[in-house]
Amino acid sequence: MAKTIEKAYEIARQVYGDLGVDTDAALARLERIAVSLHCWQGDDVGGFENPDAGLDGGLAVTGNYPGKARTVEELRADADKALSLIPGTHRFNLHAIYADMGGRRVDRNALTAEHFAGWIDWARERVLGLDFNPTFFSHPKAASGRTLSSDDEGIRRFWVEHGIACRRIGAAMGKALGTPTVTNVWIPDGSKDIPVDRKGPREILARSLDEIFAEPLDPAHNLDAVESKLFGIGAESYTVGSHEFYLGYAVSRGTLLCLDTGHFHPTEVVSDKISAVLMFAKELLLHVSRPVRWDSDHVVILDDELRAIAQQLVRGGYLDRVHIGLDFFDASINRIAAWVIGTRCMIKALLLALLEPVDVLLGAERRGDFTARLGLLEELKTLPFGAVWDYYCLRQSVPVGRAWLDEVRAYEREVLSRRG
Ligand code: RNT
Ligand code: ZN
Repeated sequence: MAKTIEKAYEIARQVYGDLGVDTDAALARLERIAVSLHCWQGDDVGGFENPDAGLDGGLAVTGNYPGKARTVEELRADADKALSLIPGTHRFNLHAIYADMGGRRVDRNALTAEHFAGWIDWARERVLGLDFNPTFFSHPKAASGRTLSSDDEGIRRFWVEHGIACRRIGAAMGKALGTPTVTNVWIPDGSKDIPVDRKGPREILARSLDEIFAEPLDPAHNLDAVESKLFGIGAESYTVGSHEFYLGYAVSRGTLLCLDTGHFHPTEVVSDKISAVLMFAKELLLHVSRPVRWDSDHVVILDDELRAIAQQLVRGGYLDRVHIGLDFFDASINRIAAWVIGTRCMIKALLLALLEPVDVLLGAERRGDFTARLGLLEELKTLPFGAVWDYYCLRQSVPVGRAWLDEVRAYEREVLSRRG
């Protein structure tokens, strides 16, 4: 098996070499790209704070595939399984509701790094970076549909305190692990029906964010990001934190902007926004998802838009300014497989982009030879990419091709099916 893979790689290396593409260099670059796996695919955005609290905030997870993680130990074991089937060294993205409190109850505005010590140890042992998110939903104080934009000062203050607490936790994670944590603020605030006042809540939100970000933190430990959205379930008519709101906020305040691929009108694409936003924003966070007709958060697949996003990151030279995070939740299939499929697809898209003969393509474009440009782009689609991908998996000691599926099945039999 290994011999065949190596032979196929040797041929692929020559094919790409003829176009001026160095496959060894592409793999060396790929190895240094971390993808941040979102913890919440493992348990349908449940968390451990209150197992009976339903998911709200306009989010919805559908499906009831058996075996979901119910405890921090189970979630870590499942994540370990997924990570063992994904080539490369990556990151893990936590939400505040995943605090490891050992039975104690601490409200969200009182959370500290101590409540994430178990996660930090877990990440350190695996040489994983951590990313973080305050959780502004699934909580009684979010029930009105307004958090940081609330005109109830008590409610607003509570959520500001939560934001401040989470940035400090992010900084502690980043410091402990030697790689900055991206702490991303997303709030569900909006309204079901047409509001009279669209301005007021946005003024309150800007003030709340300024209060959250007031404390200077070392960017070597924590980076702040803000995430916009178009609408949520039950908040279809107005979203306080819209794209224009956060684009302006991020550029004026110097935070990162988070672009979630499901948070735009269905014919808008994030692949076109990257080069526009990076003209003015220092860095970007991506939440790579797959919207199907709406912000459905389907598992990421190797579709045209995923490929286009990766192409923009590589062609634009943006890999060091863009943090790649995943954001999907599907409970209708094995949750570990969902992580593996989505992450492997993200990495495949990056490899495809790294294997493009960018100079040849740019040459055609700059000469105005759009015939060659189109012809070449289409011919590239059938080059022996699979041989390079297989070789990468082999070298990274993870299953080649569909072999990972057998490992997920075995884990399902031995571990997930016993969860009752
Ligand atoms: C919601 C946002 C947000 C969440 C996670 C759970 O629409 O995409 O990023 O998915 O924070
Ligand atoms: Zn998101």
